[in-house]
Amino acid sequence: MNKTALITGITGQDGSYLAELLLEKGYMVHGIKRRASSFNTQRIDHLYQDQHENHVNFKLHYGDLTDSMNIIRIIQEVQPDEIYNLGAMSHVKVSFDSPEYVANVDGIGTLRILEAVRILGLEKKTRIYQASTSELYGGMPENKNASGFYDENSPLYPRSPYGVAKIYAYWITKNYREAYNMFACNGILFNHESPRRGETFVTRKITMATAAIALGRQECLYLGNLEALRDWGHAKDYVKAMWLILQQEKPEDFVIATGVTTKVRDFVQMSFAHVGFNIRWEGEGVNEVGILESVDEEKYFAATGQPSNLSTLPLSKLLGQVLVKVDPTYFRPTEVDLLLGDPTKSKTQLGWKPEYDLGGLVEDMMVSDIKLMQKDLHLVEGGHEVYRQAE
Ligand code: NDP
Ligand code: GDR
Repeated sequence: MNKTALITGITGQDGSYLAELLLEKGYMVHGIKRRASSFNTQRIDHLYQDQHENHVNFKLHYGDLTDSMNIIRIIQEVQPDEIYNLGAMSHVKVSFDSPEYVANVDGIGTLRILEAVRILGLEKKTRIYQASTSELYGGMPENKNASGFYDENSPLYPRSPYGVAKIYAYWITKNYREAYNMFACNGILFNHESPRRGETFVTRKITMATAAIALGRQECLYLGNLEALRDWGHAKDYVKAMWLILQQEKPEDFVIATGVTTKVRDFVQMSFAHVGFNIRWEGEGVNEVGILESVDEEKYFAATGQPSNLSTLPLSKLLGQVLVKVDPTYFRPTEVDLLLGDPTKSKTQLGWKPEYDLGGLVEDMMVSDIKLMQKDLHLVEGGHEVYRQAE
């Protein structure tokens, strides 16, 4: 018998990759999507199946993590072998604007899943994966291990309403595991990105803007803290770890990370380098700017297919221009300065092996965003205004 999985947050970055992975493995995949006034299923539209066909193995249900009755009803109907609880308001900065909502969805939402499984008597059948996060560590320097990493035993000190809500979810998952012997696990995932990353997270904002600037669709990229350090991996690799965590004999928590940390400023540099742009940094703090110092014309042509002569548009307009500026609007009331995870346990115990390094991740995102921006340019030529800068 094939297994049945239920994914909350299936319309998000991770949900879409996880759904693909589970379908490949022969699962019947159910997902919970929110009702919205416009389409919110772009990331999973390619998986859609007409429910009137035979052998349907992908089904969506309307629902919301704030609605206990809805969660109980869906779990009762689906009788899942595995639940992946990925649904969340996942933007750290936005969580300062909507702290109560975030507590309800990201914190109590997890309790609703766990308690629904218990109410329905599915504790022995249903395994639960909780999307925990490196935000739990808060980047506190004194809490790193002797080698300078955060691992499964590092103390937790969240620095945002998002982190605080997720710490409740982390502990309630552990508690239900211990109290009711449930197979419930936390995957403590460090930042992971992809071409499907939400447009307002820093990596995607950077790759989209780089593509737009290189093609003459945007003048300047405005960012907040360029000094922040993040351990960035590829979402495709990280959903494989989620699955592996639920295939273990015993329920346990795992850190998933690359073990390499990089500054936001260096991610900017790498993205621009993909289109042959060399950025020079000037000034400090809020006055820091990134200026286009030189262009590798061959690289520019290879990446964009655009005329690569410095005397032709859009290159002629860009050389010597300020392409990156700091905007304090994007600073956070409390910041997580540095994240660096130790993946030893997941590599040895799960046998997890990521395929992408940071260079491969940047490449994948840039290739995809250049294509996206080129499509956008065609639409503009046809009289449609499409690209909107991410905030
Ligand atoms: P996304 O923001 O891309 O996706 C979040 C998903 O949650 C979307 O499907 C969204 O639906 C859904 N959602 C939001 N609010 C609710 C709600 N009230 N009820 C039901 N569903 C809701 O996040 P990611 O895919 O990047 O992350 C997946 C999970 O992993 C999240 O829990 C996140 O906090 C966590 N995480 C992510 C990391 C990362 O670097 N990406 C790192 C560590 C943890 P809609 O599409 O309608 O908005
Ligand atoms: P993060 O991701 O907060 O780590 O949470 P994000 O990409 O939003 O920020 C990373 C770092 O970049 C700095 N930064 C900016 N961030 C954004 N979004 N926009 C900017 O303009 C900007 N400029 C600088 C931020 O200050 C921060 O230091 C992500 C989410 O996916 C969470 O759900 C997840 O739990 C954690 O990763 C691990």
